[in-house]
Amino acid sequence: MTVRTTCPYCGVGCGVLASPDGQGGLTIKGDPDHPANRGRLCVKGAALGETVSTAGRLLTPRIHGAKASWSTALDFIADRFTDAVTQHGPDSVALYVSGQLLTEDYYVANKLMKGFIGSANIDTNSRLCMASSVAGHRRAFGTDTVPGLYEDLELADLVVLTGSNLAWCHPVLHQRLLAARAARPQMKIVVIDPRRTATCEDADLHLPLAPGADGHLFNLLLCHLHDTARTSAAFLPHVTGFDAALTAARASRPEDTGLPPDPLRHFLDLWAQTEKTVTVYSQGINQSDSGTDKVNAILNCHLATGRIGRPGMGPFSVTGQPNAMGGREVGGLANMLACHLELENPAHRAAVGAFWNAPRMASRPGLKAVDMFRAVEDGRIKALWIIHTNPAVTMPEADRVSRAIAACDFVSVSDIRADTDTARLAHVLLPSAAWGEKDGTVTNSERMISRQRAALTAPGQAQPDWWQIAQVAQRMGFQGFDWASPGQIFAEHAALSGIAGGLGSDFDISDLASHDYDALSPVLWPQGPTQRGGRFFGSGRFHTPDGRARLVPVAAALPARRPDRLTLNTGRTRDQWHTMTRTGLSPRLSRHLAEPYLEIHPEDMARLGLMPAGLVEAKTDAGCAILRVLPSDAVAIGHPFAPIHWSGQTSSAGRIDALVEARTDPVSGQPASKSMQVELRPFAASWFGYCVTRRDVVPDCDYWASAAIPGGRQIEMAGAAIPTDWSARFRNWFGATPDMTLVDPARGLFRAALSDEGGLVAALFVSDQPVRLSRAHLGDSLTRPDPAILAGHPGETTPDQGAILCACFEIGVNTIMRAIAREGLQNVEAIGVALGAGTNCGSCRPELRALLARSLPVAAE
Ligand SMILES: Nc1nc2c(c(=O)[nH]1)N[C@H]1C(S)=C(S)[C@@H](COP(=O)(O)OP(=O)(O)OC[C@H]3O[C@@H](n4cnc5c(=O)[nH]c(N)nc54)[C@H](O)[C@@H]3O)O[C@H]1N2
Ligand SMILES: Nc1nc2c(c(=O)[nH]1)N[C@H]1C(S)=C(S)[C@@H](COP(=O)(O)OP(=O)(O)OC[C@H]3O[C@@H](n4cnc5c(=O)[nH]c(N)nc54)[C@H](O)[C@@H]3O)O[C@H]1N2
Ligand code: SF4
Ligand SMILES: [Mo]
Repeated sequence: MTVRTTCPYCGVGCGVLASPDGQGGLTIKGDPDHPANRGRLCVKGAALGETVSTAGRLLTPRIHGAKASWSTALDFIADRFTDAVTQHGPDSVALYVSGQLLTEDYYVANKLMKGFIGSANIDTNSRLCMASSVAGHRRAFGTDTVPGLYEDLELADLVVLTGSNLAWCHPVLHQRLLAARAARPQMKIVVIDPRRTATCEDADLHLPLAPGADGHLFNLLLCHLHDTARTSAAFLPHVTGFDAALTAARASRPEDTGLPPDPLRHFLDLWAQTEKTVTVYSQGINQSDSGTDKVNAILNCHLATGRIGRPGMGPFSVTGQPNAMGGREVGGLANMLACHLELENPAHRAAVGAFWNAPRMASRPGLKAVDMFRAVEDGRIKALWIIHTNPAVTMPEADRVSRAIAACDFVSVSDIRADTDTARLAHVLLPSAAWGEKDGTVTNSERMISRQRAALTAPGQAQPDWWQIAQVAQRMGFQGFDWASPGQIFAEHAALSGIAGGLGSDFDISDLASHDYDALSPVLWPQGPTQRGGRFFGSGRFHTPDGRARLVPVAAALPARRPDRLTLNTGRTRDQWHTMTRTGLSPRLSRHLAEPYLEIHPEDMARLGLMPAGLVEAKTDAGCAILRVLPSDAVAIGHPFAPIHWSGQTSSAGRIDALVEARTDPVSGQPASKSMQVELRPFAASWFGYCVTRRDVVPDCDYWASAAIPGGRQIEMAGAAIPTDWSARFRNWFGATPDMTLVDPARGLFRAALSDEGGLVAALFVSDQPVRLSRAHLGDSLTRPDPAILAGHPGETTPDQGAILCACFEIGVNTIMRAIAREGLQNVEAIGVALGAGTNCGSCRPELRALLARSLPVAAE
């Protein structure tokens, strides 16, 4: 039976049709009836079926590593939380949760902490993600409200993307945007990003501004709007603070943006002259120690021109996680209450307290993520429960955070995987039901609430997160946690939103309280008695005491630089999701970029003595990492980029947040994760290795990084000192002596393979240089036998297809380049006709365009 559900990855919130294949797997299709995607899926969504296997799942609760029953584990947690609260007060316990929780999970966690334990020490990974947008919205609008809709990107004449790599991070929305421009070529797309990303390939203009200069840029825009009389006389009466904002903006100078004068002027004119403008922004704005100011600098321009809440115009903060928005609705952040009500407003507290029948309402904000882990470190927090997030990898100062968690009196972790960097540190581990196995709702970037529905039975004893939290609450002696299903929780949440609506909150979905939950179709909020769906603020009425929006004066500042260091930028790759605990299971998704890398300009490489495909050691005051060197002129000199996805499970030293210092925005508490001052030097490897293996191996060498391939894993390796006996090493790693070897000591070369009746067990290739061989070919060798495997390349008759670009059809760079050259292909469509590449999910189309544009071969290895 086909189940109508929602993708668990990005905030686009695509509808998915999932059909069990009868063998525990799922066949996945885009839901043609879901308004967010109308049948489209990106490659991550399309590969969901490859990530639902039960391998590596946590199947039973564990206490100190030993299997335990649910009732023992839940009692244990309840006792530890109760003990801490009794002995040290409510603020001695904390929940650290996630924008990937379903609304129902989130609601229960928030109710437990803020209404019953009596502390607001519940914070979420959204602090690392959306906090600056939330704070910026609240300063400007009085509420955390996203004014617009996805269709505004399609209706606009100008779409500005700043600090957003939409092509890789919100691919289906990006495809909607490109389809709209194809239909209306007068539409312009501008990308503002220090880095030339895949999103730039389809843009009319790319502004490679200086890192962190967005505040200056939008300040200059505000001045330009004023000076060219483009502010809106009709809308200005609906705002306050214009003069102060303009005065502050006057301090920003064109040279502060790092942009050449002509493109800068062109951008300012284009924005000023185009009424239908949407400004989309994401982590390049939020993840900054002045992120909230940057958000307000953008909002100032939209408010000054009245370009908000009307078709084709508005600021648009795209949410990252599937339920980042739902978390904001339930008040999952430490400084919010529920349904957009204020924790510090006595009337709001009283109303929520009465509705919950809460014995002990929290009355002041709790600790924000960075401060929360500091409190864990210094012992103020005695009991911590981490749910659906992996802070040992993704928090700034990840090493310090890991040490703090390890030293905490009591830590429980709810996850679907048996082994994550965070799960390793827990006293109690609880097995959660995964995406395909549970029911609930999520809200996407445009405020659309969609159902997630179970298509599979949860394996072992796995249980949904809401159930776990509700059980602990009951075991702590609290009333009001005895729901039988997520539908009942949703109805309670919707009913509470009606009370909030009565207190003036914009978030009112009370009419959904009596709706048939099982049949709920995607629906935009608000859904209360006074407004149904649509946009906010077009009428000029805001949720502030005087009904007017606030322009905020922005004293723009650039991130502090150290002259002896480079500024490290971090972010995402196309086919992986965060710490790869799900996408990393798919060989197809792992082929795009299979190793933790540092994208760095060739001039920096020359200055620092870095070798292409060599290794680099990166150090900050927080920690260090070892990464593969990827030469690229897409990044500016002095401003390398590294992806965030590698953990201690997939690499020896690829956790990028080990490098990130915990500098936070003073308003939102969001860490600056995109501008670390980093010291780089070559990692002096005396050998490099590559292996494919069926065995679960963690090699004991200075550098390793592993990725899924069909039938097993591939592992890149390197070491400072050459082992004396390679055969012995091989035996240690793979359990037996190789049955094929090829040794050339003069070139520091050793190649060996081991097979058994089941086929290839392992093949290892070692060299004194970065190993040059066909990964695309070897990556298939566990499932496609090759007697000449030690050659490391396909035979004469099979050309090497190079790194895989089109993950859907597994088509490599070399194949595409050969076809471009041989057949004179001129555009992406022609590549599609010739090879099929780019014709399914379309995620690789920007990269195909880049290949065509430059016609430069991308390194195959
Ligand atoms: N494939 C994939 N998609 C995802 C995710 C994933 O893990 N993988 N995660 C999801 C989540 S949770 C989130 S929050 C979103 C994030 O989505 P995005 O914010 O689009 O992604 P990032 O790669 O973090 O950063 C965006 C861009 O900001 C740029 N940038 C850095 N510094 C600056 C600056 O000072 N100014 C400007 N203007 N730009 C700057 C970076 O170069 C980068 O290209 O993606 C979501 N979608
Ligand atoms: N340097 C740097 N650091 C960053 C960022 C950056 O751009 N740069 N981005 C930040 C941002 S925007 C974000 S959102 C965070 C993301 O960081 P995290 O949320 O820490 O990363 P995930 O890998 O998504 O962690 C989710 C965890 O939940 C588990 N899980 C999966 N399904 C379920 C389920 O149904 N229930 C439960 N209980 N667990 C489940 C997964 O196995 C995994 O361990 O990283 C932040 N860190
Ligand atoms: S764009 Fe991709 S990752 Fe995002 S919701 Fe849609 S299918 Fe999922
Ligand atoms: Mo995020």
